[in-house]
Amino acid sequence: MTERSDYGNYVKTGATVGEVPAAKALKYFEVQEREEGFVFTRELDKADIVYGLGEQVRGINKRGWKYCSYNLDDPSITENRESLYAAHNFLLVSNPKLRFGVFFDTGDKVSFDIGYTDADRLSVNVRGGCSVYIVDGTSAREIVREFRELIGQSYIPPRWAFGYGQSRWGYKTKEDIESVEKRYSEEKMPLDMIYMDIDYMQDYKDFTVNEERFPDFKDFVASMNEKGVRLVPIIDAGVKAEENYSVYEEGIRYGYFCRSADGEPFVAGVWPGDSVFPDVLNEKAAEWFGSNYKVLLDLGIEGFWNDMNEPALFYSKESLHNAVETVSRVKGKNLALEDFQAVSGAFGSLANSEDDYKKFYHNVDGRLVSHDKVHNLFGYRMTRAAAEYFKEYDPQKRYLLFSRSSYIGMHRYGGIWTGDNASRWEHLLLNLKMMPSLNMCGFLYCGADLGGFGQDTTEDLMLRWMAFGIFTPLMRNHSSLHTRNQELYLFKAKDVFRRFLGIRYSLIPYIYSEFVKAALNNDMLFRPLAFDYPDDGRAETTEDQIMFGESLMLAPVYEQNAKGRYVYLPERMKMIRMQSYDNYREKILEKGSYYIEVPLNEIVFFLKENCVLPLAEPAVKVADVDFDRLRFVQFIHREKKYAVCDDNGGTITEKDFKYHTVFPEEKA
Ligand code: MIG
Repeated sequence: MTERSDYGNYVKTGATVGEVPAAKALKYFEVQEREEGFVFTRELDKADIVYGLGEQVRGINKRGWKYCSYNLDDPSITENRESLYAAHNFLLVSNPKLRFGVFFDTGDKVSFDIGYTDADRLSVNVRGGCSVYIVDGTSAREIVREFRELIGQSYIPPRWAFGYGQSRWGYKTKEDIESVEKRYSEEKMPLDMIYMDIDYMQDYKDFTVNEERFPDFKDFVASMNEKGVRLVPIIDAGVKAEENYSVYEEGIRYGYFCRSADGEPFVAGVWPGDSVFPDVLNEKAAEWFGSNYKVLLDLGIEGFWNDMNEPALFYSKESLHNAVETVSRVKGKNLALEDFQAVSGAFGSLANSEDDYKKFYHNVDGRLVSHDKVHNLFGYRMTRAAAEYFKEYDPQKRYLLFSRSSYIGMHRYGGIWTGDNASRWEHLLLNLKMMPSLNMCGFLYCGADLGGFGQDTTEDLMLRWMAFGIFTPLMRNHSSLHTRNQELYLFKAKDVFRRFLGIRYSLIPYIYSEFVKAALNNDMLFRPLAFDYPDDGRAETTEDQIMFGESLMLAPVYEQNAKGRYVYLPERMKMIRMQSYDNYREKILEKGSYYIEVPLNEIVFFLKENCVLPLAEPAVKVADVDFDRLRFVQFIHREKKYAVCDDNGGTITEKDFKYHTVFPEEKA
């Protein structure tokens, strides 16, 4: 059961599908109207766990901190932060006596104080107006299903998107990319895509290709495709403001860029220098922006990642001018400490300033709306614009598409990567904790930059991260300019990496089938343990293990130099200790807590009782994974049916599932 209550005025977000009639009164919360907006408060029971918020810092249980939905590009992801790149305003409050979900729907800023100011109080501050949806249900999983039904079916990427992808900010030429492909193939390491970062563009101009560094791009795309590798280019939100650049000129001609108060296009600095921003909240402008992807689609491209779409602003013309003024005022002067601070602050505070977000406007159905009121929708609408164009371009085909910034609703159009993490052990753990929270909010096709984006990775971190990353739907190794290279063939342990990748490809029938089932049934692929074992107090507080699909529990190692880790088994399970597709050991363990040794060259996971796990024979391309020839790892006592999704692309129906019957092995 879902109920809706409306507060004040706000711009419709497009988060939900279908209609929920408005209820008379809001359940579970006290509401106060303030000048700025509305505050929703509720006492928290000592037993309450508060799940949700999708892409956010800290734990699976969000209690004990304050969070803010105001999409932000800030590459220092630490637990004292309040905003990341996304606004996923869904909470699930849960104790054994009462469980409900709540969704605060607005593109404006929302702050969540979840037992921070007062340990026993939840308070949600909404700037402007919103709709509040209350979702009731008997179990956490059912509440999520209800909520997901409200927001509509999750995006399903093409099957090849479940392969492994190599990325790095710093591949500058065709040769750079060719050599990555060559090394992977020489090493017989699986690889399905290579990502292209901003250097493929001409002067960072969207929908252009630098012809010197990437001559005959169409042929290049085709030759990579022949080798079984797809090129996946980045698209940035900011469009270079430059005469004779057709995207800029067209957008100006039609009036499709966001405007300042004076009616002129709003200009801010991003990668290409002075840039303008497509008004993706305007239907026509969004349609036009999406149609620009055609340039690359015509060249054979089948996947994209949308970046910088919070949107990130390095500076606005005006703020830069002011900063320069501040500095020039002290020129030649003896700087007192305050002056010095003013000068260094003048530049330090330029990026992504809220003042700038108030200085430009969208044209929403003929009404001018200040950007800060719909800030959280920008990445969503940019990505939706692309997806809707793809549908027009080829209605039969599924494209790969994911975005850095997002809002609930975008999950119907694309996936997300979780932004600029770093090569730090804590970010491996954060990757694990985010997955179920993202799934609650509809985002199934997700992943983090494996190995870490910023800073220098280490071989052991890469190994441990891969040991988890082989389970995430989006499996991409990405790193930043000026950090240690982390292509897997560079490491001494490359044989181990090859086997890990091999295990990923063997798991693809399972990962893909479970993914599609989760999408079609509004279910979660990754779940907190408590969702599967609601009466188990220990499971409730276990946050470094998660359930994965119908059959598995994951408990990766996330500490350096650890030889293993403690694992809690909420019921009897079969431990699988795997080095490769045909080299693994099984052991049945009773419910309880164990110290499990995990050498760096092994992947350890757990199979639930009465479950099976299909494994395909090793392959180095997703297209070569044979979904018919499956071997089943099993922990069953009577025969069990397992449904494998084996479709031909396009829309998936019940007919695309093949049922395999697995019989219990004879006991020796
Ligand atoms: O300001 O395109 O999160 O993945 O490599 C940095 C360069 C812009 C941020 C993305 C990152 C990407 C980088 N981008």
